[in-house]
Amino acid sequence: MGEKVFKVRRYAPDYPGLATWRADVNGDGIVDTSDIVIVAEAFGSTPGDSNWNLATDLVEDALIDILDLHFVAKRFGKTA
Ligand SMILES: [Ca+2]
Repeated sequence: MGEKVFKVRRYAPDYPGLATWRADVNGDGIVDTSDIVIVAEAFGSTPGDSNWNLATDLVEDALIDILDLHFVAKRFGKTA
């Protein structure tokens, strides 16, 4: 009898469309200055801080920093 082997990815693949969709933090369909501002407002925060915003933790390391800003900036002008 054959044995079925299933490979399960732990994380969704970071295909370009998904990354752009996530970089569009405010969900208005385009990555622009308004998304940068939202990340900037949460800059330096960790979960529990008053300015913490989960949607801006794009690198998913529980800290909003330059890596998250870079994530948005890198996709600036792209439409989701
Ligand atoms: Ca946007």
